[in-house]
Amino acid sequence: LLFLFILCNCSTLTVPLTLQNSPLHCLNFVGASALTYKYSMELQELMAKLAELYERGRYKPPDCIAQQKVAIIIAFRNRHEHLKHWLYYLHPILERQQLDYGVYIINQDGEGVFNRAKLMNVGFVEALKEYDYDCLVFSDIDLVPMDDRNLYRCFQNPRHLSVAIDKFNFQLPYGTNFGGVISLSKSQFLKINGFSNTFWGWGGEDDDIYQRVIFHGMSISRPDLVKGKYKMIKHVRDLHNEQNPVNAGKLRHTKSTMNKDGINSLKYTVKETVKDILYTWITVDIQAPL
Ligand code: UD2
Ligand code: MN
Repeated sequence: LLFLFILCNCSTLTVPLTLQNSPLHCLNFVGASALTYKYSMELQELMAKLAELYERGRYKPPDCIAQQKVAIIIAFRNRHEHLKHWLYYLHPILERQQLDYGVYIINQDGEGVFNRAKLMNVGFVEALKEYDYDCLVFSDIDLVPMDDRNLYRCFQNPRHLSVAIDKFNFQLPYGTNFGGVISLSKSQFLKINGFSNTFWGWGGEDDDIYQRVIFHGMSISRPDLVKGKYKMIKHVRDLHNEQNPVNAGKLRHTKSTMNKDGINSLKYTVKETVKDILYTWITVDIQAPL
């Protein structure tokens, strides 16, 4: 067994399904990639290929048992082109990472003010109703990793994955940045009571969850700036997600409000759930102000 593990670099991520299972399904990273995506899309083709392995929005490696069960949660409204782009790139990468995973698109119903953080909380609750996930990856729809060694899984501490985005010249924009793509284990997420539900509009919710992590005695883990490279699909600020000037001031109160504002105070109504092959689509009413 040890010998097999040495031969195959999937040992830290998976265990072989059976000892007779030979050859082991090894990780097959390609490392940095140029991302030569064509907007005309080969998505239909890709979907047909992937459909053999995916079932109702979920995938598992066929020959190994993944160590972690990962739910990838994306707050969404009206970014259908970005969704296609994300699916096209991410599924093959996640498959190469041999994850047991499901993708949840949490679509905000109606035209009220957008609330990314509250949608993420909904994703957490809904995903866990479906499967016994032990790791959550929260992602923007417009962020595509350029290096498949950037693992979509959980670590000893909450992790910031999108550390080197092209938009920010492949640098961290500031030291405490925790926006974009992050991962937390189920217990890390519950410890901090999830995201705040009260950040309406653009900005601040990522800094709020950063503070929740720090105030609960944890720190942030990160990949290096090579493995952590990302492309952000170019976009303008969406309608009904204007920068909210109230949000910055709220960050002074994170410590006193975090244990009562979050997963334990979350209220919403699911309007529709659709099981696509490559993702689960959940439309939700989060009582957004107009
Ligand atoms: C930054 C952060 C993001 C979040 C946001 C402030 C990074 C890399 N990203 O992104 O994590 O903290 O600031 O809220 O630091 N969305 C929709 N439809 C909408 C509006 C938003 O789907 O109408 C979703 C979508 O997944 C999008 C995400 O919300 O990627 C963040 O919104 P953004 O892309 O407009 O914000 P951005 O790029 O400034
Ligand atoms: Mn963006």
